[in-house]
Amino acid sequence: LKRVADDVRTIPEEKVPWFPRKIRDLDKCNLLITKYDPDMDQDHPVSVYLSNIARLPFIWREVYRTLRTIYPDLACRQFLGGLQQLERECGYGEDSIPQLREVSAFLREKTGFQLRPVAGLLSARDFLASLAFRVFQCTQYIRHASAPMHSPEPDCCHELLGHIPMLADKEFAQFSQEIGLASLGASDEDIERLSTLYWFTVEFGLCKQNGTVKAYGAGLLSSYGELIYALSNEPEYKPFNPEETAIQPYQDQTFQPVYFVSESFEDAKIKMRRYSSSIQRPFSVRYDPFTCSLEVLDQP
Ligand code: NLE
Ligand code: FE2
Repeated sequence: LKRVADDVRTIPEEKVPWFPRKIRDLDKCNLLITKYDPDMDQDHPVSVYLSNIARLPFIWREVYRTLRTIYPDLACRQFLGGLQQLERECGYGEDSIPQLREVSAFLREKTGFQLRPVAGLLSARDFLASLAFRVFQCTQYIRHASAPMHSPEPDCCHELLGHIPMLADKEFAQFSQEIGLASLGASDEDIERLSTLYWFTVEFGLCKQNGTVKAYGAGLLSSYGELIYALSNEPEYKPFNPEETAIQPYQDQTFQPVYFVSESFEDAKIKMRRYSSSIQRPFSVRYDPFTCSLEVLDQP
């Protein structure tokens, strides 16, 4: 099933995949990648969620408490700053699970990002498209009580602890939106490369800070097990370089065998921008923050 944008002027054999133009169009960006049938599979996030409702506060507390002790040593400065603000202003703590609506209002004031609930893992194209509008699609169920230190799929611990503190940082918010903008109307191959870049930066990225390596990737910052592993010197490290990173195979069931380290956020942003501008599209887009919509220009 391929949607095609009919109002982007193109030569017929070069159809551009449909993409959202305004924030309301994100209602159509909800293609779920279902790995299991929720009715049949006891490990499906929805089944886990239902069986976990009563345990939710206990799982949250354990995840929060264990991670909180290692953040000061292993998380980047931006993350620590964001988390402190969330603890002061947004009810973050081991005894209460922050509410999506409240966190969304908080983020909007910091960086203009807003949250939107989603029922599971989204297709890369739809997920990345929402970032172009500074919308972050969030799961709401929680990981299984038997494995609080690592979850192969996103859950509310991953979103709230991994992603939200980073999205409260202006520079990182900009970085995230730019990946989203680069993805609009891109070919399937380019989406694959961009989502791999997203994976090794926003999800599993490391960066240098004051001479040491720190974590800024959300997949690391929400997993006690992998956060320790990623900074243990045991895995392989490579310098972040979009051309190489974009084609690095990754797997989403257990720890990454390799992590990419950037010199700084600034450096990652510049390199990513250069990479994005090399993606061929028969048009260009400009985001209008006043109307939260896109201007699509006929020239690349
Ligand atoms: N491994 C992460 C965690 O345990 O929170 C989730 C990664 C989702 C891409
Ligand atoms: Fe994530």
